[in-house]
Amino acid sequence: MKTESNVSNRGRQGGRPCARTGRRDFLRVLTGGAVAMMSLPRGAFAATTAKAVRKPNMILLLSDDHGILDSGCYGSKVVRTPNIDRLAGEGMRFRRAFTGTAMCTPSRSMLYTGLFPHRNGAHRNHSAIRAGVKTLPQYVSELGYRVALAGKKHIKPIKSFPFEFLKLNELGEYLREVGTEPFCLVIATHDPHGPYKKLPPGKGYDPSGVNIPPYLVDTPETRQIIADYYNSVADLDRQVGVYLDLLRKRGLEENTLFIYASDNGTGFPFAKWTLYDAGLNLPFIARWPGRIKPGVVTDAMISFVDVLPTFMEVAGGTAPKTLDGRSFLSVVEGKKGAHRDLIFGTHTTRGIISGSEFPIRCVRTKTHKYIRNLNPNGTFTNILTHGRSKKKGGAAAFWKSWLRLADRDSFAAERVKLYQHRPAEELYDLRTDPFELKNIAGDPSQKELLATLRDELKKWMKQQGDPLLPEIERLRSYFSVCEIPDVRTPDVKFRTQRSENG
Ligand SMILES: [Ca+2]
Repeated sequence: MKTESNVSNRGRQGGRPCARTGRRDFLRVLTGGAVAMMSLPRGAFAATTAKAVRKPNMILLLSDDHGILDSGCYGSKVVRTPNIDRLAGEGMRFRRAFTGTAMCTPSRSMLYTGLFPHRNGAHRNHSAIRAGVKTLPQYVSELGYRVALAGKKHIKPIKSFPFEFLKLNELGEYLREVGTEPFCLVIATHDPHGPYKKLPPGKGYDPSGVNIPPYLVDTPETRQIIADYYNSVADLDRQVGVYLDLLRKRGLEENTLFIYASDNGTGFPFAKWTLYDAGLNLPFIARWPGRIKPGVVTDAMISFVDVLPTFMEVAGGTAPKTLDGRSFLSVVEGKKGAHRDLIFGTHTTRGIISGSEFPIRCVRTKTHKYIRNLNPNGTFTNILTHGRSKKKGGAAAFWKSWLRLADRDSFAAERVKLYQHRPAEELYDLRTDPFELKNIAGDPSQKELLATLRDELKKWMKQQGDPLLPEIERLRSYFSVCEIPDVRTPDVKFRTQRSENG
């Protein structure tokens, strides 16, 4: 059992000192509270003045590989997520929140830097941000906050992220110890990332009753792994309930902006590691009693790079204009119904565990998605298609079932081919084709839109300093710079063999 002094010591090592609130902190709290109070709804004013005026706290509860389809509040009739649903009922549910890379490290690095991967440097999985890139714990601690991260880190180098680092089971103690100091806390779970929770027959979800998204091939093996994934989602939801209850018990519910989000979509094909919406479009719920109306839904498009500037504005600061992100606080407060016109995505390689070079970029509007596959002659591979060792050929059981079915089923054959071999350009009308099944890039009637989206993507790649802007011609030099192994060369050895696949 850790003591309070243990937590304080850890804080001194990991970030700014965790000393008890002193005179300077007290004045800071009052000053910040006054700033926050100026933007309070009229009805909240009296209640706020009756209590001590404090800066609002911020909590980001970040799950790992939770797909947007897989909770009750986002429409699932199968997965039971009472705690996530409760949060949505008490806050604002975003239908169009996006990461820029559907993979752990790059997605988290976006959240913590306010920059897209090319600009912060963490583009492939397990990679590091560039030296000198400023991060959330630095920005927000300068605004008078304690900044902590509990649970999964998956960011590098750690010295660039001076959080107070906690274990998940130390959260209760931390929330007791933090006292009256304003805090910004990231709670990062390991669920529902695979390996998924297997339960005896009759105990967990019934494979016959799971939802098979239209972009997956329906086989018994697919159903089994989705049922196992649902079991892990149930574990995640239980944890969400524990953290919400903990906050209430500590009396911190009222003055806290609480956000729930996933770092990327599910670990199934056409989701994680791709730029399809199943990978990029994520569950994102914001609750803030007195500031956010309960039970509202927004279609405003936001990107993960916008989270840090939003936190900074909540904390009474202003994000530098050099960041890629912009605060969406006005959306959260119900003053605006729109934020971004365009959403961008990028992915070059898994960089680990049978991952191949398969650089892709995308731009998305509210109605359409344009994907540029920069190596259309390449083959997309990963742990699902090739297992942990390409030599052993240990593909996932469900992927093998797809391959078998592809011999006699045209849909399975088409999905298997498209997952590993994609055309140079893809265009989808998300109004009629939300699961991105019908590529209309070759449709002459889309010529004008295609040209517009090509230009928008190129402008973004230029702004980002994307080394693949001149596209395929410079591919080789880019990979050598990034030290990514060329898995197309026989007998190549991976530089990094990891115990987890992101
Ligand atoms: Ca993840």
